[in-house]
Amino acid sequence: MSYKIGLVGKPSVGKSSFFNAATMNDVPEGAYPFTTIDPSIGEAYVRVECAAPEFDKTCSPNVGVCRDGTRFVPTKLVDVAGLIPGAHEGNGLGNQFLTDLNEADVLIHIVDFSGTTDMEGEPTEDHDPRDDIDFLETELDMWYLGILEAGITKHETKYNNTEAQIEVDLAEQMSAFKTNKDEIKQIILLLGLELDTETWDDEDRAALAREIRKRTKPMLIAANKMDTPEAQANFEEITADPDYDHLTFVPTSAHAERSLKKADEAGVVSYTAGDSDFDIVGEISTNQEAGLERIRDFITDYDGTGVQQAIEAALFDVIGCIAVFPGSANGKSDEKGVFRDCFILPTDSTTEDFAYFLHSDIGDGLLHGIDCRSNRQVGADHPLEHRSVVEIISTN
Ligand SMILES: Nc1nc2c(ncn2[C@@H]2O[C@H](COP(=O)(O)OP(=O)(O)OP(=O)(O)O)[C@@H](O)[C@H]2O)c(=O)[nH]1
Ligand SMILES: [Mg+2]
Repeated sequence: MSYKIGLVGKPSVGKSSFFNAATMNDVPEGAYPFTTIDPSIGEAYVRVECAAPEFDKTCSPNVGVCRDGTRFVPTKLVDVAGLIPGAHEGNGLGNQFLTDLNEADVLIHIVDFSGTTDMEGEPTEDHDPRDDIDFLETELDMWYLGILEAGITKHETKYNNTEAQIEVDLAEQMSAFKTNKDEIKQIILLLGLELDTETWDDEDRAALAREIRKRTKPMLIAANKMDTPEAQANFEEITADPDYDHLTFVPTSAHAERSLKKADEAGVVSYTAGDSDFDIVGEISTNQEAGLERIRDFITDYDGTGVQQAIEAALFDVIGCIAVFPGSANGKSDEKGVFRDCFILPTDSTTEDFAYFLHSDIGDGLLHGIDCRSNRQVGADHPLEHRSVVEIISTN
């Protein structure tokens, strides 16, 4: 199981450019709307400080790589078509393609902070990125509402429906969003609604759809095209606007990330994703050098290109995941090597959750865990921390 991060936004904001920069794929990018129609799934990485050096070991990762003590742990990224206002009524490509995002655990809303694309993704000037931030949430809510309404109708037309079935019927309808009846019931009650759909007016239904969307599609904003002065000015203004305090913004330049990774592959620079600087190590022309120095100015000011940072913020800050290393308390290594795995687990995972994550048999036979740093036994309900190193002792 790996986490899925969905990239959303109106056309021409740089979703595919961000996707390509993060995954080093080559899906089409273009300065015209709806360059992307079919979704792409690719592998991106999150950085985790490797635990092996603390144990005087050299790791041999099963998946991903370890570069200078930093593990790059794979996670999935999904690039979809652009969404425009009124998509829920069929505008643009409509919102049918959003089903490609059903399984996304978290969304990165890519916003063109340079203000050079209008609501439809066509070239313009001085567009306020705040309009994009506002409209996208509405469109997602309308998408959820459409699905919720269908569930309400099904429930109401069902022979012999009972109160107890409301959350069951609605959860079934919305199961693709990874919600369940307990969560649905909790949200209904939290909104102060009765467990009777006949008593809900349009506002109640909209509020319910919105709350389910917020819980199942938490979101952060990538302020993209930050390599332009217009975007930098907008970023200063919007991050100081109290109306947008509740959002998490990460300044990004998909272009800068892509250029640096390509230059690194070509042996021109030495750059590791997420770094806030690079070294020029190859022969380059004066033009190339000027281009790279412009990127340097930008990434030293903003602490990196932001692409790596946005992916990590989505997983670790917005949904609170933790990375866990399966360890060996007595330091014995098997012939395949040590510290082969590093798993990304949900927030608040315990020893028992980790055992079940490894295998249901291991979970069933769990005796206890061992915290490999302290060599102390930990119980089934012991909460794990980010970068825990744990050995699971199980009868199976
Ligand atoms: N300056 C600058 N331009 C960018 C950046 N990222 C993307 N662009 C440009 O923005 C335009 C749109 O990029 P795409 O990646 O195709 O945008 P998209 O959001 O995938 O668009 P659709 O697939 O049509 O929804 C292209 O001309 C890109 O070169 C960036 O970080 N900086
Ligand atoms: Mg695209």
